[in-house]
This record gives sequence, structure tokens and C-alpha cells, in this order.
Amino acid sequence: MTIRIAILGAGPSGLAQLRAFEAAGKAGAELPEIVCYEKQSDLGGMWNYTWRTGLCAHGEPVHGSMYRYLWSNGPKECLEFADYSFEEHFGRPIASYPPRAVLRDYIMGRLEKSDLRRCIRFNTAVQWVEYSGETGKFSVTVRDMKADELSTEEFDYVIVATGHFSTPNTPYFEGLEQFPGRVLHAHDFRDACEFTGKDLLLIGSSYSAEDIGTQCYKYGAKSVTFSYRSAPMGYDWPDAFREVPLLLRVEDRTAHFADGSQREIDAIVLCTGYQHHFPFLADELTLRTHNRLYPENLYKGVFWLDNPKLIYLGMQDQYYTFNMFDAQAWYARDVILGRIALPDAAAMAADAAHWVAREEAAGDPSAHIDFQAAYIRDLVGPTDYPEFDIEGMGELFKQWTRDKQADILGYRNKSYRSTMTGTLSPPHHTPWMEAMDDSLEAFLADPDEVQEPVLRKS
Ligand code: FAD
Ligand code: NA7
Repeated sequence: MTIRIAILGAGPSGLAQLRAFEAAGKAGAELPEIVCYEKQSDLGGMWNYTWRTGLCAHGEPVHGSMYRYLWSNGPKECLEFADYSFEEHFGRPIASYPPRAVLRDYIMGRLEKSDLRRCIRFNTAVQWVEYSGETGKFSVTVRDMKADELSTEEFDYVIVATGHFSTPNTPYFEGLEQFPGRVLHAHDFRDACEFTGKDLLLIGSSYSAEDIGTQCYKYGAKSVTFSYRSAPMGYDWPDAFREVPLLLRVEDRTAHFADGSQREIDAIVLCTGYQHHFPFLADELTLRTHNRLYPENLYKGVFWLDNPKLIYLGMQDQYYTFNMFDAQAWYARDVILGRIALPDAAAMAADAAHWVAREEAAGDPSAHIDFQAAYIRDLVGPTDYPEFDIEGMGELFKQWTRDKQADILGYRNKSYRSTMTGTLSPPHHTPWMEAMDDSLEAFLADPDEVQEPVLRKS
């Protein structure tokens, strides 16, 4: 009987899984039956922009956390697919830090002509997944959101690729309920222009704080105050920025911080990260972790130790993204196709524990990058995913951290060399701080044709 596989989510991770099977199919393998459930109306996952916040038109939580004017926060050379380069997609080299729409176009382009697109059931939200030890199968219950109908199907494998940057972590601070301005989580942030002329307080000192803060400044915020729990970001900020310890309380418009300082503010954005949240999974199948490089209880970072027919993709904290999802998907595919045998439960647990300990011993960003490179190397080795220079890409990541340190508002003007094609990317026609239009058309415009309208806000 044909093996049936459910892929939950058609973002970059779910699409990597489809692509992995497509590659095997093209090489002559007999493919299992695949159904991919996606609650949005198109593929692309987080890279689809939505103006909506809260609930979608059908009452499901809005998945999107991306906002207008979002540009890649790492060089595109570090997320390039090994089997589909940027040059192949765009027909020419492009600059290293593209805006969201350009990366979305790239991700989707790889699957555009694929037959496997027909496996995706859009507007279909996964509601419940449970496993029966008796039948050895998973029951997956979904809601067709347009027809408002529930249905259940059985599968041999379930691949969870629903992402983990959608359900906000929202700590409470005294006085928030009295604060007269806007209080929102980064998940609901959409348009920096809302904060033009405002004094902004951002809680958190990681990617969201850094990016939303710099972007609001770019679009005219008067000042940006970052409040950190553990450590400041420590960049060489322009005068309008300041980093202070944790917020203690808010009284009217005054924010009081742990060092005794205070500041008048107009709005607060909680850039306090996200929760891994799987409301559709039975308790014994649920991954519980914080945002880390090697979540516990996952063999090879993907196979659920208690039941390896449940596979999680993309649940790691991420330096590497798209090509890491590919490495995971190729490995998972080969296990499902019987090309790679899983060891016994004790060996899988020992291997996972070894990686967890190795992550915990990695002390700084450079060691974290090396760790993730080693993890990907471990996955790619036994599969036929095209060989790529994972460690060379790691060096690009290290250069990126230095470039940010040198110029937090200017690092996106840098160019990097693709480890896939060897091409050094051309500089973008407009420095990031002046590039107000984040559309694909503006980004790809010929430098000679770039005139005033391209610089206008979209
Ligand atoms: P997602 O992209 O989150 O896709 C998950 C999919 O699952 C979605 O399509 C969703 O609709 C679907 N889904 C969820 N629940 C259900 C359900 N119950 N039923 C059916 N479908 C469901 N990465 C980079 O490489 N570079 C960047 O510059 C970058 N910037 C980022 C900026 C922000 C603000 C955020 C939040 C993330 C950023 N990332 C960036 C990381 C980004 O999350 C990954 O690049 C990538 O999108 C992860 O892919 P994924 O498929 O694992 O998850
Ligand atoms: P991250 O990278 O998980 O960072 C979360 C930040 O929130 C981090 O600085 C945390 O501080 C801080 N945090 C978490 N809880 C609290 C509380 N209770 N009080 C104060 N500060 C807190 O999430 P991001 O949203 O920045 O990035 C996630 C992805 O989105 C990433 O891939 C980006 O590309 C976009 P800590 O340092 O732990 O003390």
C-alpha cells in the first residue's frame, strides 16, 4: 500500500520537503502520496505579507509577522538554495540584501513549475493530529476554511512545518494597561510610518528589536529606546537611539527602567520573541522548546524521539535558513524512502543529547554559526542534496556580524560572493537608508532608470 505523508505548512520548510520529493521523483523514485495542508491562500509562509493582524478572514490566527519595508536581515548568499541559485531565478546577479517581495519570488519560483504544487490544499487549517499505536497511523483533522468543513485523513508520516515565529511571547510590565499610546507585539507591527515623529520604546535586544527600531528611524521616528533583559545589542547607534536596561513600569507616558532612568514615550513595541506553539498536536507529540539552535528530543534536529514518524522541520533558531530546511527535508525524505535507516531509540537519544550539549558549549555568535554549519554538514552528507560550501557560507555569516558591528544602518549596502555561483553581488542602486520603496520592481530596476519615484515610499 502506498505510504501517505502529510506536510503541515507550505512555507520555506514545507516547500523544501516538496522539492526534495520532486527531485527524487525526477530521478526515478516511486513517490509516496503527499498532501500538504496550508491555511493561507498561497505558498510562501512567513514571506507573504498581510495587512491583517489578529484573526484571518476565516477566524484563524494570522500567521504573518512580516511588515512593509522589510529587507533581508542577512546576506542572500547565506540562504541560497544549492539546487537553484539567485542567478538562475533572476537571470542575472542581484544585490545581497533584497526586500521581502524579492525573496518571496525566489522561494516560490523553485516550486512554480513543479507538479507537486497540486499536492497543496490551500485555505486548509490543521486542527488536530493524533497517533494510534494500534494502526500505526496519524489521524489529521483539518478545516477547509472556505467551505467551513472538517475532515479527517490517515497518514503514515506527519511533517510539521508550521514555523515558530507567529505566536508572540508577550510579557507583562506594570502600568501597560494604563498607557495612553499604542502597545503591540512585533508580530502585529506592519508599517513604520505609523511611528513617524514618535518616541518609541522597544523591549528586547534581538533581531526584531534591531530591525523594527532601525526601520522606524528610517521612516522618521523621533527617537528609539531599546530596553534589554540580558544584554544590550551594543551597536554604535546614532544619537536618536539609546539602549537601557529592562523596563520596570510605565506611569502615564513615562517609562521607568531598572537603572533608575526614565523616558517619555509615545508607543511600545514588544520585540520579545515567539513561542513554539502547536495547538493542533496531541500532548505526547508536542515539541516544547525555546528558540535555540538544537531543540531537545529531536534526532538530527527533526525526528521526534518518541515517534520518529513525526518530523519537525525548521524548528531551530536560525542563522542558516532556506538551505538548512533543504538539508533537513532531503534527510527526512531519504528516511521515509528507506534510503537511510534510523538507529534504535537509545542511539537516537544519545545522538540528540550530544548535539544539545555541543550547542550549550558554543559560547558566542561565531561558535553558534560553526555549530549550525556542522549540523547541516551532518545532514547533507548521506543525501544527494547538491554539495555546497556550508563552511564558506558560515564565513559570510561571520563577515555579516562584523559588518553589522561596523555600521548597523549601512551593513545592507555591502556585497558578498555567492558560494554557489562564485559571483560577487553588485551593489544595490540605492543605499538602504534611502531606499524607501521595497517593491520587487524598484529593487530590480536598472540603476540608470532609478529616478525620484523609486525613492518614494511605496
Ligand atoms: P513559515 O515561513 O512560518 O511557514 C509556516 C507555514 O505553515 C505558513 O505558511 C503557515 O500559514 C502554515 N501554517 C501554520 N499553522 C498552520 C496550520 N495550523 N494549518 C495549516 N498551515 C499552517 N529568515 C531569513 O532567512 N532572512 C530574513 O531576513 C528573515 N527575516 C525574518 C523576519 C521576520 C519578521 C520573521 C518573523 C522571520 C524572518 N526570517 C528570516 C525567518 C523566517 O521565519 C524563515 O525564513 C522561514 O520563513 C521559515 O520557514 P518555515 O516554513 O519553517 O515557517
Ligand atoms: P528572539 O531572537 O527569540 O529574541 C527575543 C528577544 O526578546 C530577546 O532579546 C529576549 O531577551 C527578549 N525577551 C524575551 N522575553 C523577555 C521578557 N520577558 N522581558 C524582556 N525581554 C524579553 O526573537 P526576535 O523576534 O528578535 O527574532 C525572531 C525572528 O524574527 C528572527 O529569525 C528574525 O529574523 C525575525 P534575552 O536576550 O533572552 O534576555
